[in-house]
Amino acid sequence: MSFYEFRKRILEEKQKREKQQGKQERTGGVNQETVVGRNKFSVALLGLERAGKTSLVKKLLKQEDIVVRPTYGVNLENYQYRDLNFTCFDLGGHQPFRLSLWKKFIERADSVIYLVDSSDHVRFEESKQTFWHYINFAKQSAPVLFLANKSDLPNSKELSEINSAFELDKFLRNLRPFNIKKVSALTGQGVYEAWDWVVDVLCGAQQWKVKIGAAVLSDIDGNIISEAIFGKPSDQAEIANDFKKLKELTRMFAIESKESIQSVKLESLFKKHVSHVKRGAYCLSVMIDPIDPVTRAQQIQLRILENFSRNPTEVKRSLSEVFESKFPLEVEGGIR
Ligand SMILES: Nc1nc2c(ncn2[C@@H]2O[C@H](COP(=O)(O)OP(=O)(O)OP(=O)(O)O)[C@@H](O)[C@H]2O)c(=O)[nH]1
Ligand SMILES: [Mg+2]
Repeated sequence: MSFYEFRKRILEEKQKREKQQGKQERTGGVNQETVVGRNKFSVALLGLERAGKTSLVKKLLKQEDIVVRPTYGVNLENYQYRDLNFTCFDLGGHQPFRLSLWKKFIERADSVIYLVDSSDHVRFEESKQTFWHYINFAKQSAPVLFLANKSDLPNSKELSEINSAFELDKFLRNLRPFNIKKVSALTGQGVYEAWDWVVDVLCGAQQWKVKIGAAVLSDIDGNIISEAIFGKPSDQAEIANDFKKLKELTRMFAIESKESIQSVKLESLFKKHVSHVKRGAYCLSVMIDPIDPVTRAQQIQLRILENFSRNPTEVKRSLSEVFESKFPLEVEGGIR
């Protein structure tokens, strides 16, 4: 989307909001945000050209198949995650856009994500100067996430080297929330974990519980080894409906991802999300609510699969027992 289209859209949204507010005042309606807390945020993505900003957004939006082109002006993308709505300001990284556009978008963003191509050592100095110059325009409360992108490339630098090259330790003395993470917008490695950090800070909740509704364990040929439905009896009818589908999806995932040593995938299933993780000889899929943190669910799944690799006899235990004994705090509800 060009900058002019963006301005038009902002104006249209403003008019819509004003109309909505007028309607609420007339009907005495209650503003949703004041009741349930804020659920709309804006995030500015910064970084030199080719750092991977657009690729990151496409990965989040699961639009990896779309060919990424250099951003002319700004792309405005809406991203829904854990029942929250984000407007991503995907800014063009070429110098004319830095000079003409960045400041006004950074100033209004609730959070700032700065990306560096961690394999492009030659431009580290230019990127460092850019980061330190523009970060001054961010709101004092805005969490800043520094992403070392392209970590899949063999010549990419480690976090410790990037930390010292960009003198990021200075940020530790700053009062705003700050974090640095390694990601690959191409493979998706670390992407959701990074986004979870931004969400946790914006929502002021560092610890989110994962409510796991059901789980299915299969081998890599898609043969189901164990299955379990969790939750209160009242939830079970709804889950049972989706359970057959969960088993089907698990089988398909196992077969599709046979080649890799480890893979993860998130799919939507009616009102639920399905998180698949494959590692070693097994695949474990769980059903979670769309508002739950995917990365936490996947950490749990990985820990269980790693445990199975170390103690193959554990595979014979029922999945309910395994979940309940390893993650009693996260898995909500009793066993059926
Ligand atoms: N290997 C690898 N390539 C990546 C990664 N992220 C992006 N790329 C590639 O880097 C190139 C630039 O990516 P973009 O997403 O267009 O970069 P950008 O920061 O949006 O660039 P501008 O819009 O010009 O500011 C593309 O060819 C991407 O495929 C990554 O994590 N790993
Ligand atoms: Mg771009």
